[in-house]
Amino acid sequence: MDVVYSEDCALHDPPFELTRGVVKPYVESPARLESIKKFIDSQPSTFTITEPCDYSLTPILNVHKEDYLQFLHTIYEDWVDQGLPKNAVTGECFNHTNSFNKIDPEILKETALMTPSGRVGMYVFDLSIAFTSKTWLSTYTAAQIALTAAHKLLQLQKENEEKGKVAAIYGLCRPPGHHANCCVAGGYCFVNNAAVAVKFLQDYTLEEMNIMSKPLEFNPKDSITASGPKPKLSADKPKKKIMIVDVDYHHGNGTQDIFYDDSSVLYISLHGFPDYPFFSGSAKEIGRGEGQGYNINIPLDPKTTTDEIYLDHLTKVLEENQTVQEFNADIIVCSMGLDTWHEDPIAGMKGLKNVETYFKIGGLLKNSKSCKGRPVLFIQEGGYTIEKLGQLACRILQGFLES
Ligand code: OKS
Ligand code: ZN
Repeated sequence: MDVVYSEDCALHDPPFELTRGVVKPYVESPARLESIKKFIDSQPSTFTITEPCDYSLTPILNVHKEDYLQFLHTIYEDWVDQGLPKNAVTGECFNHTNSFNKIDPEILKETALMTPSGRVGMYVFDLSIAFTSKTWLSTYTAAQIALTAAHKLLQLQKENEEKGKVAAIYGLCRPPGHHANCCVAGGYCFVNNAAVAVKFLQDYTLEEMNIMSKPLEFNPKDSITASGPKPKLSADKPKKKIMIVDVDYHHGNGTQDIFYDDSSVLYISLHGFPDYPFFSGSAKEIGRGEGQGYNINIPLDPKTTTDEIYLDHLTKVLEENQTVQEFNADIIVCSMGLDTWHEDPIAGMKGLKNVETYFKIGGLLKNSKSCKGRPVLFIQEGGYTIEKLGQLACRILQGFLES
């Protein structure tokens, strides 16, 4: 299996975070990916590491607003230029929905954009977000890893056509993505890598991806203005239907939000509840308008959920759920978090203790009724048991390959 990876993902390395009244080393650290990469490297007969290509900002702009990307790209320098501390940019004052609600949103935005702290308050929702001089480089690289993995998935699907083999690729990237929506960062996430890949798979043909693909040469001074060919959305071909299976411990509020009104993307999340991000993840969130019914939240009690219970829920939704069966996805995207593991320092289901559960998750993504025969794109999300992550990731991928 191809694993798309870049050392540039390690450059985003904030020195600390403030969590529940305690200053501690940044939990979403470069060591996470380095540990997974080491484990992948030890199995050269199964995995091949490959470098990301560059597809420009155009496909990222299909998910995120231009002013938001401009903010991500410039905030660190703006902050330092104003004489603020160089260690990291963090939130000070957040634009809470109920605190400034009498002010005309246009006037509020005009005021907020005048200061770095105001901008952070507009575009960030929590204290896990910290910008360093290299944050945009790692963020841009992570998105290009997801795009490269999506491109490779279609290439492999084409190559495999006659062989009766199912394509799968792993995008090993950080910072993660599933808490970020079109215009707000949070939960260690800046750009929603999985959502960027989903839109890319829907809006571009393999031929267009081939044309767009360039060697990745990052220049931090590059303008964020869109470049590269615009997708031609041929009205004659039906839009690809994509099912996102988010197995990260946390609810992917960003991914849910991006596709909430969209009936061509079915979002399924299994997550600890109630827990971070505290305002979303209820089973009552079912999507809206055209998208109603195409958002499935499976909240699980972190104290009582065991390996069996977890697998039972995943099996039921992928084998028996009527909406999922009728949706009949063309492609599966797995938001692959590894923080369900019982020992996870910031998450974890108390009763999820068997590594073979991860093998079975991979097996379900291969052979369950709603997944069988569909290509799967694995995108790395959370997971913080540094020494264990490589094993957990590989068990999911081997479960897919060997089932
Ligand atoms: C500390 C916690 C902030 C982020 C927690 C969730 C990160 C994650 N205030 N999401 O999937 O793993
Ligand atoms: Zn998580």
